[in-house]
Amino acid sequence: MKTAIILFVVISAASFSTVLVSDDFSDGNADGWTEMPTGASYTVEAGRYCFTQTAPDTVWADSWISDIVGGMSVSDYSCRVNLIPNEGEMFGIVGRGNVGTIQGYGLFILIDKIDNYLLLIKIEGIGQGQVLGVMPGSFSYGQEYWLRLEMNGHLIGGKYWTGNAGDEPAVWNLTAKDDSYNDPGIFTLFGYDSNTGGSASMDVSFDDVEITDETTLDLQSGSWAFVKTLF
Ligand SMILES: [Ca+2]
Ligand SMILES: [Ca+2]
Repeated sequence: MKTAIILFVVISAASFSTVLVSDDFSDGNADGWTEMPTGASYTVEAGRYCFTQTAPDTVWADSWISDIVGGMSVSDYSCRVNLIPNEGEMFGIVGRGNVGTIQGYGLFILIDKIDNYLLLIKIEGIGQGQVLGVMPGSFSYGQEYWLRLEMNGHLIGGKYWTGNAGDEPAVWNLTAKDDSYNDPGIFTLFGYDSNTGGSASMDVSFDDVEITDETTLDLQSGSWAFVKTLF
């Protein structure tokens, strides 16, 4: 009997992850989120969290959350979100974020007139950062995408997919090693557009945010991504 109980405890520890944050906005509000007063409009419409703004110059929106007051309870966590970019240049999510110093790890979809990319960025201030990983993508407005950003120790990973949440591929699109930010920080939803032709306009919506303490990035996937870049 004692053996059975111990075995159960071991299996439990190995099998279950804890959901730290989850929001599908089906209750019609964004309670729990802190919206940066950038001039953008933040609304919940039809169960999605929408950021919109049009102005003569650069526009951006940023709303953050954490599972406990002041930041996430753990440093290693995995963030999944659904998003639809409708207008603008850059859309995505940030983990281990710090709103005071404007730092963190960001996974963004970049849509501009010529090229589209998935970007993994170490944010080092307003408009400043280092690209940790980049890959071309075929992103378009009005299309639904899923993003996952994960931080596990010094391993940072990002991926995207279309379809349903359950269609998530096992493979990571972008992985990097970085030791800069180790604090748990906060999780952020982000949208941005720059001034092109005298106007900037951003329109993006988010849904099905889920942050868990279950991480699948390991040294092997990081090494493998590195090895693949050699060929
Ligand atoms: Ca809500
Ligand atoms: Ca929803």
